[in-house]
Amino acid sequence: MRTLLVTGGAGFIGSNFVHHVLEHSDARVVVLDALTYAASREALAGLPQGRVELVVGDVTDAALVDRLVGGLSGEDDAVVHFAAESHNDNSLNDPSPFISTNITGTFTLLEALCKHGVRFHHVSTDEVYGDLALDDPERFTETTPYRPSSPYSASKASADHLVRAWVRSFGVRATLSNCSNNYGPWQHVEKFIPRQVTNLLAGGRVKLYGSGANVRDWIHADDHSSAVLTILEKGRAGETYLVGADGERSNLEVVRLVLELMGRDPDDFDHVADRPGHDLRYAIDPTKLRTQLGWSPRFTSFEEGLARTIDWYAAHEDWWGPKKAAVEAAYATQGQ
Ligand code: NAD
Ligand code: TDX
Repeated sequence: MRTLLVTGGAGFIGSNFVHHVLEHSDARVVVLDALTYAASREALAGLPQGRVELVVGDVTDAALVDRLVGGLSGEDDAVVHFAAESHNDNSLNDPSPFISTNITGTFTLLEALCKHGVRFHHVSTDEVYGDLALDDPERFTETTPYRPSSPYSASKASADHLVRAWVRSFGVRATLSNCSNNYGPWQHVEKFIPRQVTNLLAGGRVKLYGSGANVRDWIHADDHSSAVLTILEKGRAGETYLVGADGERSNLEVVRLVLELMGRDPDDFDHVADRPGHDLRYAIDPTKLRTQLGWSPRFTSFEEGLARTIDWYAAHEDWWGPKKAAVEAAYATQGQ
């Protein structure tokens, strides 16, 4: 049985990927996760013990990473790297953990991968490409130049560059993926969709940054997971694949849809202070992944996926409830 070392496997997307791997392959999974504020042990609860092991540790801990990667087989096993500081607003307030985890963490993994000759998949974001004009006819492709805007996206861009340098200079067998905005269960309440849904569930109000004209390209986390597993199984070393599900919506449209799906007046929300340096539009052209590797998303209706996500949050207040007050207090200090 092959083993996948999944960094950040207790986070929103990483934990979704662990479930996906257990369901769709016979691999064993070792999760390396520092269990930061963004992690959820609960998201890994109930998984078969013989197939999943959680190692609590930091991806910048070179001795630990060397031991874990050194225990893998260069033939069959792989490292899938989700671990990151992932929230733009946090990176504006304190960039330092973003530099450490996202850049030094990736460097630490690459050194161990190089030494032990293990296959790697690096999970990145469409934000490395900066933003598009609302009327730009072209979407992001694998050849779009890097132009990151925030400390978060700059740290992810740095990590991507490191991976490509280790591929070219040291022959590391790595693939990369850059995905658009994910939604689904277990996403932290600091992020856009869970924040609005839980605001309403908790009796609060929806908070839209600025005018809400900013566009994001939404994909369900299950579809991101299936894309990463597809790339791991069929992708060519050294290649980058963009992951997206043709889900462009303005933030204003999303807010109105959330309100409508929750039985509220779609115009009953607050405009709050905008994010400094706020990227205007992200949009992914996923043609390469679809045509070369035969991947396609399962959630083709954002409305249906969103409705299911709202139901999930309504049923999991025991998980998000204790996190909510601190997140809202921090946003309040920023006028958001
Ligand atoms: P998340 O914040 O929900 O989870 C991150 C996980 O990494 C947490 O479990 C956390 O404990 C762990 N972690 C953080 N620092 C660590 C460290 N130093 N050592 C070990 N573990 C550490 O993030 P997410 O939204 O699930 O994103 C996962 C990955 O996907 C990230 O690399 C992110 O850049 C990328 N991505 C996210 C999105 C999105 O919409 N959320 C879109 C595209 C790409
Ligand atoms: O309360 C809010 N109101 C609001 O209007 C929040 C929290 C956000 N927003 C806006 C900002 C963005 O335009 O909603 C949009 C989405 O915001 P986030 O959920 O913070 O996501 P974003 O900044 O787009 O980044 C996300 O997608 C790419 C993930 O957090 C990243 O990890 C991923 O790389």
